[in-house]
Amino acid sequence: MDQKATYRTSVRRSTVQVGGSPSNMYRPEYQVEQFGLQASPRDTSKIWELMDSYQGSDKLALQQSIVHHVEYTLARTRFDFSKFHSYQALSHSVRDRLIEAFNDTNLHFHQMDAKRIYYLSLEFLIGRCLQNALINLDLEEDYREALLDLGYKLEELYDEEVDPALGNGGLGRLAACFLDSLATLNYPSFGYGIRYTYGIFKQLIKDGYQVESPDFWLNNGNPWEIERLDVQYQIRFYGFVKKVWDHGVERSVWEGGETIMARAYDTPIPGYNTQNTIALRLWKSHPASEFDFSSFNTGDYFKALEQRQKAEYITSVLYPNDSTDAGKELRLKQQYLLVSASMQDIVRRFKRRKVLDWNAFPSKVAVQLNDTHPALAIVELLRILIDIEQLDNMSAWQIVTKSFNYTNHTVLPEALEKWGVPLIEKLLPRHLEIIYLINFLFLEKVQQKYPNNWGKLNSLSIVEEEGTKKVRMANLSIVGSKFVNGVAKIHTELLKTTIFKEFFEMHPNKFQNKTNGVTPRRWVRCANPALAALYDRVLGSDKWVQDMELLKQLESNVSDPQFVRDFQMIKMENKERFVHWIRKTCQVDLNIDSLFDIQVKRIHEYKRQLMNILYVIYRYLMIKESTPEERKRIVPRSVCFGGKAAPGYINAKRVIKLINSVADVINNDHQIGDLLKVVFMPNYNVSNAQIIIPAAELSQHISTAGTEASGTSNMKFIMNGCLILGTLDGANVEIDEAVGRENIFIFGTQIEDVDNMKEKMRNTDPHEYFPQELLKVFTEIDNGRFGHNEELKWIVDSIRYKNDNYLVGQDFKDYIKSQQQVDDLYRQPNEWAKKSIYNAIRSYKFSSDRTIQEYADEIWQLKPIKVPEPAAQKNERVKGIALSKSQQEMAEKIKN
Ligand code: NBG
Repeated sequence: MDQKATYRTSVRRSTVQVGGSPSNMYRPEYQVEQFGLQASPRDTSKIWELMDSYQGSDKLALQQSIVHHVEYTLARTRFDFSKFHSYQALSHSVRDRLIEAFNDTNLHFHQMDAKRIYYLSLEFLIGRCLQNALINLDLEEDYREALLDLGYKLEELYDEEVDPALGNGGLGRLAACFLDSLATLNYPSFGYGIRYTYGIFKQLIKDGYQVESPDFWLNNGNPWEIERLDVQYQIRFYGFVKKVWDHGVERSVWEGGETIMARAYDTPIPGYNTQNTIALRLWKSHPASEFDFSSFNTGDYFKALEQRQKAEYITSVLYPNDSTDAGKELRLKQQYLLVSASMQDIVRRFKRRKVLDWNAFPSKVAVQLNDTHPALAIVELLRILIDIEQLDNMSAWQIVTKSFNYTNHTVLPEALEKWGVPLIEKLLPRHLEIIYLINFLFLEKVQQKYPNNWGKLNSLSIVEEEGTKKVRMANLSIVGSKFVNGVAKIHTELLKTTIFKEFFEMHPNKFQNKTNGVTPRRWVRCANPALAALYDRVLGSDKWVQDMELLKQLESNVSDPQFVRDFQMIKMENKERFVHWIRKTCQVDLNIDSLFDIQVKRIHEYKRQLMNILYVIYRYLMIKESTPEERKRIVPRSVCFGGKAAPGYINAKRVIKLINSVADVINNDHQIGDLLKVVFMPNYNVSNAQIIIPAAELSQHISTAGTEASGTSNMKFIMNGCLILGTLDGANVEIDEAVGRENIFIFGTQIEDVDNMKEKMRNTDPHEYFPQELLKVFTEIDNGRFGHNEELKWIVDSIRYKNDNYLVGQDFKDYIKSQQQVDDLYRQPNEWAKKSIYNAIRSYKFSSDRTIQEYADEIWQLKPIKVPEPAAQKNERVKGIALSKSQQEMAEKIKN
């Protein structure tokens, strides 16, 4: 597939040695007693000797290891060894090498008594693991060669892997990018999430409509996870709270109800060019006891099994982000299962320290809440500290509020989580008591600061009193956290001035901005190997993969015609790969010389895919009306859409139908030919994105100002040398600053004018409000040009009659103007290429390494700890671990 991968010479191998043959690369050794590890009563010297070196990475060793797994893990014979089996064997072989680094890392962090950051998220969209692992371990070339001899092409095996799609969109993918950066920057860290049996639904398109089908991603097994039978925690639901007196103190005991078990599954996440490999620990629900024995004994086996299945339901499906989340008991159970298992795990790890000093907890533990979904972790830690560890309320509260931090990812009111008090009371009765306690303590402070200001008390309170009482998860998260952050500058400002204004006024120092980022390992090095090879060659090393700022050095190359040609060639190759993929998946032939114009993201009204497709219609009508002479000047375009709509989100689903209806008409209109093509790419996911993004020349990020918190695909597109057509919203604002206004197409209403424009929309006659260009498009839809379909009319009507809440009508003219500028520039290929290059080399700020560095310095107060590299000599570390000077100092401190 990625033909140009052979450009790459293994630059890294010559400077850093990772891997090696068994005879010369040794593992670090530790003196067991040094940090309080219990020495085994048995003589373990033989075990130590047998485990003292790494598996080899020379060609023969890799081949032997693959073949070993064919026979001993898969039990296949050499006659019965297909591409899929080859993928499986290869993955197990890579997994072995990952596990070595993973074990070294866990042991080392433990020895160093490291402070760790725990990233709690209901979603982790990690994408495929194989290629990423090979690249981060610097073993891609070696395996490629090893496999060729066995008759397999590495790139073909990549396609055998199923995407673990345990996330909806940007929020889950961000969490995955963060893990990659945490590992690469050597930060001691853990990701905690849920191992859903079914990931986000698979999207099929039938007759132009979205059809959802279940994604049973585990069907073919999952070589990348390690089941931890020894890491399980009991989780309770329902029941009641009993008060008991214990030495004059009233204590709460939560009893009864149902209990289930959460079991850990670890996926090792390797850093790039480092031995550090961290864990993504996902929880799966299991029954607490195998069977309901009374039913079993009476022979009612199905009833006996029922209990078991009920427990397993809890982690069975990922919720597809409907705005109607509220009231879903199962979702709340998922949230609680994640936080309870994770907090128990964190507390257990903390208690393994030599001396138990609860006040030291915040200096060893930082928890980051990825949105409010895991916010109950705050309450759960309090429960553990107060009810189980028997700390007093105030000490426990101090510890909690120094350990937690919260990231907000949206200002859309419908997406702010609230849970009904009756539901929490039923499912988690003790937690409700604790929430009331927190609220009481907090509102006392509010009262002190703003005496008798009922308005303030009302809006700051964790509990919403109107109607059915509800717990506001955002308020809980803010009150329980040390720092709160938004995900782009403009978004953080909005938090401070709108939805969290009152909190900001009370605690201005609590609020920070951490602009999102994406990992250049997956989004450039894996997805665009040819561009990576060009960087390696021109910069003389692959250091840029870890230090994106080095791309600054390429500024002067933009005036080198050869460099520009190289870049253009790479884009062309990526376009070819994409054309091939589109032909296969959508049965549409794209004109390779047309402008590849792409919008991929969840389908949502605020993201305005509707505006894009309405413009496509406008463009189509224009082409139809043009003279043969005019046609010659028209820039051919391929407009490609991708993204899933939440199953219950009717308007979003209508947009998909509209896009497909328009595509049908345009793609089959012989008068149009190659001048315009429209494609809806089904089932947009991480591995599709790795083909789509490097091929894009223009990408659209056109949300109404003030609605998109950040966006992260915008960052991936520019990293791959693509121009943005966008509004001043989310991270676009910072992208505009970074690449320069001359290298981006910006249009539309700006945030400060949005309210006025909405007002204007409401007070203006639709015929005056909507520009002629758009009215013409409406008429065509009304007349059935794209099918006599009620739904298409509905979608137009929904904005036409004074409900244009996302300002499509307001921004349409300006959008057309920008589209013209796009065409003008595309007629000058050299200029287009140069501007694309500027986007790529000025994208360094949007590396998630920068983001994670800021979190570590400004929120977590976290220091990197590097795991010792494989050593060439066995004796080097036998007398204790080889520690750097600062590590030695730290070790001394810990001992004292
Ligand atoms: C999303 C925002 C995006 C942002 C990602 C990651 C949620 C709730 N929010 O704009 O819509 O890029 O989070 O921060 O999914």
